Amino acid sequence: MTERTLILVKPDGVRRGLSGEILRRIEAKGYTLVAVELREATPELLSQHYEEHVGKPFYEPLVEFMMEGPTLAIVAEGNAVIEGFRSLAGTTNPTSAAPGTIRGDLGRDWGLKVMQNLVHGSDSEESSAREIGIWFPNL
Ligand code: DAT
Ligand code: MG
Repeated sequence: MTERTLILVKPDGVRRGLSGEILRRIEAKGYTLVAVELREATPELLSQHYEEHVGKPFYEPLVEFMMEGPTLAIVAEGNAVIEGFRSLAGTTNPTSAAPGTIRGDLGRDWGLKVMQNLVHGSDSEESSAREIGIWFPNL
């Protein structure tokens, strides 16, 4: 079951110089990079990407945060990569994410309106197809 997933190094990760470390972990796990591109997110793109969160209390802070600077958009490929990258990333709250994970090793809650947790990873085959279509319509 070779599959693809959409990974984002969010603006906090790019700003903190962690893009290389995050790419290293993806490659070290054995996944293949299919696309890597530094992008500036727009409100339109983010409302599509975060469709399920529109209207939630953290949605506006989330959009503002995602427009603070460039995002590194990545498509990675491999057997069960969707589950595998979610496991590498760790749980949503970076303060309690397990050590050994990207969020657990490199992130924490900074006490802001939205959690800055360094990375996004698609959570299902349906999400990955939808999200890759949004960020990389030519793939
Ligand atoms: P994940 O990125 O682990 O899939 P999600 O899709 O539920 O998490 O939420 C998207 C992002 O929004 C998440 O990475 C951080 C932020 N977020 C989620 N829930 C939050 C909350 N209760 N308070 C603040 N920020 C939150
Ligand atoms: Mg999610």
